Amino acid sequence: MGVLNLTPDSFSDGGRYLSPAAAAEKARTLIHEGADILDLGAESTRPGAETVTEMEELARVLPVLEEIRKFTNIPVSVDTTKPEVARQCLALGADIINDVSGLRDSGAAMADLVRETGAGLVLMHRRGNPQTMQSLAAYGDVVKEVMAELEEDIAFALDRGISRDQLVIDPGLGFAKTTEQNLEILQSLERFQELRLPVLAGPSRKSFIGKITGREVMEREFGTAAVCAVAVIKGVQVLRVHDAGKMGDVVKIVEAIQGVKHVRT
Ligand code: HH2
Repeated sequence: MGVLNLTPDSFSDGGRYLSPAAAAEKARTLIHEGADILDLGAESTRPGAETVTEMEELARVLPVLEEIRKFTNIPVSVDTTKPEVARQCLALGADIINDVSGLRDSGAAMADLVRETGAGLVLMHRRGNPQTMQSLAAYGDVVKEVMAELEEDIAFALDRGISRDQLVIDPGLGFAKTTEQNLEILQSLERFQELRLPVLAGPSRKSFIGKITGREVMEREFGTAAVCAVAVIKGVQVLRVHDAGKMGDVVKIVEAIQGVKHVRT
């Protein structure tokens, strides 16, 4: 899943793809590099990010989606917690909603829309919102608690009539988690498969990688690659990344090693 941020303030690529033409060009690059899904985001979710109105979010995302649909049928996901933004994007050809609140911001409205349209839905774990989330990173057992909270989100989605095959789960690296907690989650990533849904992870360029390596945001490729390799080994099926081509190589190598049959003669 290649990230395409249409925001002025995203933590690593804010302001780069503000015009539909620049965004469409980036989409072409991500596809050429081998991305299987494009994730369009029109509201930054980084800690402290300011909220964006529905109108502003729609004004950022719709023209880009329209442009992208002129040249590709690639699955497009939209990173939004607003049902009206999701509704208009799905009507214009988006396929998946990537809800970083795990349906907690919008509740029934988003769930009902996903059920009615049959769209895919990423349920990501987060506590609070960009203003409050860093103060909510208090866990006894972070893996257990994140899994339990995701289970609640899954149960809510199923109760509203969404089917299991529409769902993907995501532990939400960096969302209401300290560096140590992100590492604990990565160490136990295989346990998320107990929830019997495909797992997505979004480590790309995140600050826990910067804290460990001492690297600035645009220098975190190798750190991101290391997390991607571990994630694939631990059963993650979708990686949300900015550098689709390079991380695609990481995945190919890990999968090639996993696929090699050891033959003794
Ligand atoms: N991370 C970000 C945004 N959306 N969605 C999912 N499912 N998983 C993630 O880990 C995830 C996400 C944050 O990264 P980015 O989009 O680069 O930054 P910003 O939120 O500042 O736009």
